[in-house]
Amino acid sequence: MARGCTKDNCTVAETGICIAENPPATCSFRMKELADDVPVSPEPPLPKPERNPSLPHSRALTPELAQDLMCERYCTLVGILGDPDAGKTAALVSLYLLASKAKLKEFSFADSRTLMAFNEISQGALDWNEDDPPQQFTQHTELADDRMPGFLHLRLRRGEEKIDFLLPDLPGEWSQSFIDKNRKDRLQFLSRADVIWLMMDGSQLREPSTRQYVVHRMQLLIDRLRASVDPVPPLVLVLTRRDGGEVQASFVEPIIQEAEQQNLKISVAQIASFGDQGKVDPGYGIEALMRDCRAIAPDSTPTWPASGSDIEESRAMLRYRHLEHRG
Ligand SMILES: Nc1nc2c(ncn2[C@@H]2O[C@H](COP(=O)(O)OP(=O)(O)OP(=O)(O)O)[C@@H](O)[C@H]2O)c(=O)[nH]1
Ligand SMILES: [Mg+2]
Repeated sequence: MARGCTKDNCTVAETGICIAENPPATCSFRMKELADDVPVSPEPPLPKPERNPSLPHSRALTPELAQDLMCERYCTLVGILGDPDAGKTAALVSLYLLASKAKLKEFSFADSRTLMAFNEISQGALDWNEDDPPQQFTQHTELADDRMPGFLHLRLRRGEEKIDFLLPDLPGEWSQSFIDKNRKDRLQFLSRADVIWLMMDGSQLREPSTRQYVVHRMQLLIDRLRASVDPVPPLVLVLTRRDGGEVQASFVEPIIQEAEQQNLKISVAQIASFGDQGKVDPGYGIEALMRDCRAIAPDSTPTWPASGSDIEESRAMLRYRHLEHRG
């Protein structure tokens, strides 16, 4: 007889399985033993509540959790690429600060499943002292698992509509190894993105000594996307550090031409995630970026989309799953 039960050969105390196939909490054989053997804490009358999903990668959503969310509701997935220091994380921090401080005009903050991750990357910007701004508002991005992306989630409300954005915060090295070594295994998700932001440090474009080099790198990145991602979603060339000055359109013209030659749709946006150089307000251009990256969603995502419909073909969950398997 096992401790915890009066019935011969019952191992309920070790295995939790009642030999008489009774629920352990109510089995009369066991209750008798428990009554003789106080104090023993009784089985909880209710099952444990489900825990929130854990966020193992710097508290961002894993691809699986992001996929679960996409199955629940329509999400706008943004691909974000660019060299180290381009300003990728800073743009996300700026968006989060604008949303959390109710500084967006058309949008308001509705929810986020990755608040801890947003807080983590925003810490430098939240702590800074106006008289002595830091050299770096954000840290270089490193992922706990360098093989898979982490996604930040932000739900914004615009009028009656709620829009869920999924935004990956990737290290710049991922874009470098994509350009230099064609390493694309970690960037599979780009095929199902609604839009890809190609982030460039605007100060390197303004500076004649670095301009040609960074333009050439961006052309290579566009070529890689054309060769590896099918279909390539609309591209937005996002020029950061607008607070240090404007980038002339002619400086990025070779990049636009490269994309157009490859039959890709591209537009240009200039943003200032922070405003420490004072020429424009912090957050300049971020709201327009969000407004433009919103794909036109169907009122409801059909479970089994009819073929031949552009919107459904580009956004249906089926496509998401299909690509997941293909990868
Ligand atoms: N003034 C100003 N500084 C910026 C802006 N964007 C980025 N920075 C500065 O540039 C630094 C690097 O920007 P990040 O956003 O961390 O760069 P990243 O592209 O995420 O770089 P990795 O994570 O290394 O790939 C930030 O800490 C800021 O100090 C901007 O719009 N204005
Ligand atoms: Mg970063």
